[in-house]
Amino acid sequence: MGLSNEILLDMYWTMLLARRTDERAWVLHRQGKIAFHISGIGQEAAQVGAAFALQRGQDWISPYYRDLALMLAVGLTPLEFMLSVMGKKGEPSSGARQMPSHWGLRRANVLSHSAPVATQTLHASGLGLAIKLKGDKHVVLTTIGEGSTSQGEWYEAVNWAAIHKLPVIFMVENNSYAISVPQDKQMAVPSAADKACGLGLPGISVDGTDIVAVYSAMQIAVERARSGEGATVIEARAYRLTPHSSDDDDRAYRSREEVETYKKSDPIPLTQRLLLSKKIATQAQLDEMEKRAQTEIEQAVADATAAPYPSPEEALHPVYAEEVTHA
Ligand SMILES: Cc1ncc(C[n+]2csc(CCOP(=O)(O)OP(=O)(O)O)c2C)c(N)n1
Ligand SMILES: [Mg+2]
Repeated sequence: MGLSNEILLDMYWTMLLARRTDERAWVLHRQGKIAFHISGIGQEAAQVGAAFALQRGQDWISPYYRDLALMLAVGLTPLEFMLSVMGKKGEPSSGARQMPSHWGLRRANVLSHSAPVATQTLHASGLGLAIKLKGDKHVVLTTIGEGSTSQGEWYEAVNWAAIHKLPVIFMVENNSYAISVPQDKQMAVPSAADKACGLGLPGISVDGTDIVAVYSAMQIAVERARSGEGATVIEARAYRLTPHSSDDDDRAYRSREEVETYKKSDPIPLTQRLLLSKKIATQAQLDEMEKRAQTEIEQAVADATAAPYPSPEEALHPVYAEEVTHA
């Protein structure tokens, strides 16, 4: 598949950095230092596998809130993430106005998104149409949770992309729950990818804990999109190993035994095993990466803690085009 050892190590590094950054945010929350965190733990292989199949920085991304690993893969830094959870100056998505994890990163062609789930998929189809009209070769990746594929917006976005053969990849990160609602209360089909055929485009369902499987499905979809054949739906099956957010107590709707069972398919140890068994990395290299991640994240936390909050005057910019003076 053209994945050199070097690329696989880079993929693993991105997954690891995302995991340790994410865990650090939980600790900050429990220490009362940040107000909110929403986690991507368990979904890193899906996100990194998808990102690496793109021309990062040139293709477009319309993501959803769990995509920390995807965002790090396209160049968001742990410091920028920490600035956003702390609401500090320099936070790149909204100047510290929006909730954390509502991504936007202009330099990496990541659209900003709003809180109503599934709206990001409409933005992706609109962008896909613009790309087609301009005749350029870039593709759009948009991501969504499986529960949100119940929303009308998702059907409209996929239908539009199918009709006009738009260069869009709709990746559904199926983590089995939409807050407390399990998949079988959201859809009558076994896979979100099954919904694609009714709208006239291919759907692929892959093991979202297997980074190579996701990369491979994405390669097919990217090739299809770039060559003008149109959009694809990919379902990446994983499991949300944490509560929905720092405001959720998942003991109310799922057993501890269930969560423990799914920890056996945690993508971080699965990828470590892949790297070790194929002799792509030694245990010493993996240990060194752990240390490097730790150092980088602690530095990010220290720098974000020391960073100032935005000044009150900045609240008006760039919300209004011109200076507003109140009588
Ligand atoms: C239109 C809309 N309805 C409800 C919500 C509240 N909400 C936020 S996340 C979420 C669950 C989405 O579940 P899923 O799509 O499976 O994504 P996951 O969080 O599991 O990754 C809900 C209901 C919202 N943000 N927008
Ligand atoms: Mg879900």
